[in-house]
Amino acid sequence: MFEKISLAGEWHFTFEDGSQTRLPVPGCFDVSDKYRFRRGKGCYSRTVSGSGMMELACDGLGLRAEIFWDGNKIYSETTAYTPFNVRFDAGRAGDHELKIICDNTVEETPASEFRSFYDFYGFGGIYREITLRRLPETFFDSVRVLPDMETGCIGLQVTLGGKEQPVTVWIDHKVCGKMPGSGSQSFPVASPRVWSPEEPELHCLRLECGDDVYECRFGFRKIELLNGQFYLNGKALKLAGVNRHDVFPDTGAAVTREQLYNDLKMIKDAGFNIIRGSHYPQSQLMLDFADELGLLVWDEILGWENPIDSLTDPEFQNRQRNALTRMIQKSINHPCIIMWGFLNEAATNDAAARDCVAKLYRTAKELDPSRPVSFASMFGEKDLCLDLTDVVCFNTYPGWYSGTHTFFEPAAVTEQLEKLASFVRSTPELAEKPVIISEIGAASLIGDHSKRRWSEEFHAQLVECAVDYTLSHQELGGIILWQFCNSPVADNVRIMMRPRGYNNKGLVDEYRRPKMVWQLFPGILKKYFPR
Ligand code: ADA
Repeated sequence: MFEKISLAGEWHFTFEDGSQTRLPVPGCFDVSDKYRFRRGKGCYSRTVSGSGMMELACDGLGLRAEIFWDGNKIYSETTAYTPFNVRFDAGRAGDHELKIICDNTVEETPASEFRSFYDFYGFGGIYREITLRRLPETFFDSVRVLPDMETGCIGLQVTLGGKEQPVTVWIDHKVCGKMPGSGSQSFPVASPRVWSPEEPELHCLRLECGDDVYECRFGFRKIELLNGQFYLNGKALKLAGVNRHDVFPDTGAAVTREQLYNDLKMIKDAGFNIIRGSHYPQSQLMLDFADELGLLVWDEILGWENPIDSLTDPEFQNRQRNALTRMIQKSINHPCIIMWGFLNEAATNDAAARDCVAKLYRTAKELDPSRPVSFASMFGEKDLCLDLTDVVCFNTYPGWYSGTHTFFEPAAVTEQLEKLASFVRSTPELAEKPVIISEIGAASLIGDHSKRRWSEEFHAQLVECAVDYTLSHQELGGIILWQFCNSPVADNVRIMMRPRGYNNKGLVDEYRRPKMVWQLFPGILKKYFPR
C-alpha cells in the first residue's frame, strides 16, 4: 500500500465549454481530435482510493494547474514541464475524487513562464508520469548520492520525513550497512566502475526504512572545467550534440516510452555525446535512458527570450528559483546530467538582468556544487551577464538569420564562430571559461533539392561547416545543433517564417524521417572522436 500507484489510464475530461469526453493520461487534450489546438481550462477527474497522509507526484503538466481532492484545493502549479510533489491528508479510507484542472491559456504577465511569443507550442494536459501513494510513518523525503571516483565510496545524504528510524543501505543488491536515520554517511562500493559515454556503467542503490523504500541508480564520473574545456573523468571532452524538444506530432508533449527511447538511440547511434533539453526540465524517463545509453544531458528550466520586465519581476524570479530547485532536487542523482541551465535567450544584454542571473546561479550552486551552471545567450559580445556563470554558451544562426544570400556561404558561419571564440579568449573575465555553441542551424523541408535556402542541401552544407569548424578549433568547447527534430510552433506571428507551423530546423523531421543533413552523421564526428 505504500508503493506508488500509477495514475496512468483513461480519465474523465470536461472542457470549459461544458463538453465532456474521456482522455488518456499521460496525454495532451490539445492534440486529441476533439480539442486540437483549443485553449482553455480542461478538467481531468477520476476516482482513487486512499486515506491518511498521501503523496501525489507528477513529472510535468501544462501549462499550469489547480488540483482538488474531494473538492478541496490541495495544490497550484504555475510552471509547465516541472516536477512536483503534493503531500496532503486524504481523510477517511475509501474512494475519493481527484480533479486536476489544466489551463493551457497563456498568462501574459511579467511573472509568467510561458508567453505567447515563445517559439514552441505550449501543450495542455497531464503529459508526464503521475503517481499516488500512502505515506508511511517514516518516508524518504530526499536522498542525495555523492559518488567519489577517487575513493570508490558514495556519500549518502538522507532526509527522512515522519518518525526517525534506522536506514538499511543496499548497494548493487547487497546490504552494506546502516544509517541511524537522517544524516550523511559514506559507504564503500565493492567493485566501483566508471560511468562514461563509451561505457555507461551504473550501480544500484536501495534504501529501506520502516515501510519505505528508495531506489535509484548512480554512476562514478567526474566533471571539471579546466583551461577553458570540459573534462570528464580526467580527459578533455569536446561536446557534440543536439537540442531536443520533447514532442511528437500525434502525442504532443506526452512522448511515449518507445518514441523517447528511439530518439535517444538515434542520437547516440549518430555519434553525438550530449542532448540539451531545450527548453524545460527533462522527464525521469528521458534521464533514465540517457544514463543507460551514455548520453550527457544539459537540463534546464522553462524559459524563452524572457524580457527585462520579467527578469526584474520578484514573482518571476521566485517561480524560476522554485522550478530550478525542484528540477535539481528531482534529477540530481542522474550521472548523465553534466550541466544545469536557465533563461534561454533572455534579455541578458541588459545590466538589470544580472540580479536574476546571479540569484539563479547561486540557487543551482547551493543545491549542487558539483555541476557547471549556465544559460544560452543570443547576444554574443553584447551580453552583459556572461561573467556570472561557469560556461559561455552562445546561440547563433550565422548564414541563416543573417544575410540575404540564396546559396550557402561558408564564410558567414566561420567568421562568426571565429569572432565569438576570439571575443571570449580576449576578455579577461571570460577567458578561462569553456565556450559552447549551444544552438546553430538552418531549416529545410524534406524534398526541396533546389540547393537554395530551405533545401536539404543548404541545411547539410551549413551544419557540416559549423561542426567542422567547431570541432577543429581548440578554443571552442563544443557544438549543440539546433535541433534534433522539427517542433511545432505556438500560434503567433512567427508562423509566417515557420512553414507548416513547424520549426523546420530538425536534422530529422517531426516524424523522425531523416533529412539529408542527418546523413552527415556519424561520419563527420568520427574524424574528431576516433574510437
Ligand atoms: C532560438 C531559440 C530556439 C529557436 C531558434 C530558432 O535560438 O533558442 O528555441 O527558436 O532560435 O529556430 O530560431
